[in-house]
Amino acid sequence: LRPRADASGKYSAIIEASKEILKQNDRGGYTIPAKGLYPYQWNWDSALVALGWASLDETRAWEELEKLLSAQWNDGMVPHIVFHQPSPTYFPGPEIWGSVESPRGSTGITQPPVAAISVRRLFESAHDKELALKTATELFPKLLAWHRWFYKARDPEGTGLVATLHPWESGMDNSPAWDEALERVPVAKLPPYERRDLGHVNSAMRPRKEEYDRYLTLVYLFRDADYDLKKLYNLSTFRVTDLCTNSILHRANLDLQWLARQIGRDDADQEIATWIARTQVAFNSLYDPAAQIYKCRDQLTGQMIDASTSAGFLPLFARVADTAQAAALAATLERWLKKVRYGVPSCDPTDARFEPLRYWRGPVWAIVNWMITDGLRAYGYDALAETVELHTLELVEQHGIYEYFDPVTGAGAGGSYFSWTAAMCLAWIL
Ligand code: 9YW
Repeated sequence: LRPRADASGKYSAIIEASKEILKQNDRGGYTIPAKGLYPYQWNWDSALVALGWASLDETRAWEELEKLLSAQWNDGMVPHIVFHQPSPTYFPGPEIWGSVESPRGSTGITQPPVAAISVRRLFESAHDKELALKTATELFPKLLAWHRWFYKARDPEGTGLVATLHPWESGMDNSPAWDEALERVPVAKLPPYERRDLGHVNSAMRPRKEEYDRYLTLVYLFRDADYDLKKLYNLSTFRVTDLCTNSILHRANLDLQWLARQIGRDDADQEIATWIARTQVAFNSLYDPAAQIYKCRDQLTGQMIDASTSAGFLPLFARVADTAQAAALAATLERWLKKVRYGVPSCDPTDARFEPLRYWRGPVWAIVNWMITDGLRAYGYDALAETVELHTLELVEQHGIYEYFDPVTGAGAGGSYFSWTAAMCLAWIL
């Protein structure tokens, strides 16, 4: 184990501020990402935020995951947003997502499945072992059902890599990796709508109208099909192999297998092992040796997507890179870090599409850095991991606990008092 980053009390201000943010954003059993901008429970935010709660209140950390998984659909899917209480500050809310056939209090798409990773971490670090065993045992079948859903709904051909059907499912909404695939989505005649995000954040830091029109086109298409998992896979005019989702799912399977052994669910071992073995091989098809990074794939054209993004480093978090691939990724990351003041930019800073302030097209995100540093350390790149970690803590210290940061100037952007940024600080420091 590494010594606590805070051995000298250097980060006590960040720790206090981070704890305060989680408390302020607590809505009783779940944490909103940020007041106003994101007033509901977001899936992967919550799973990561649970890691922050762990250092404050273990019971509350477990609750976060229980609450998220309580919104699981009968088919196993865990939705990307759960609408626990109505809120006028976010669009599209339940009034858009709900349908007569499915008046559910959630969206009908998912997000990267971080939950099993968090359950393992909470379980390993638990002081209250009894609570950990009890809760992990209760959550295990739900996690297993969700992962099964991924393979059934999103990999019906059994390739070992699952499909993402909406940019919102990737968690990296307007990544340059989605530009071409999204451009091909024919925009439907949409009912007029108002972008509430633009009431909270400068439009220069958010996705553009062209993107939002297509995000909504896909939502209406899915809703009209009543979110039927079989229909959606064939119907969606956007279908990609996302590195973020697949890296997280694979890592989550490793952690789920570990958990199965801890809680005496050895009966699930074989099924999880089959997923793991298949994906381990399939990931090689996403590695681009010329660019020295992994790339996403457009499933509708079959083409590898020509965009290097921070998701390209996440196979380290998944542990699917071999030694040579890991060395290449570390070298690529070093090159990127020479081009910006703070790492890790969400898009290759030498790419013409790089925009330092626009959401997933350039800014630094603490959660991605947390996953990348975990991966780098697993492959022995400790010094590089330390650099990325220190960059993030410096950003937070100097600019505040923002949603994301400009990699060139360090300016904080998007939402402020942001839960998962706070949680990652706690997970790193404590
Ligand atoms: C939106 C909450 C979410 C994250 C996503 C991020 C953003 C919401 O905020 O999406 O309306 O665009 O892209 O990853 O879960 O923090």
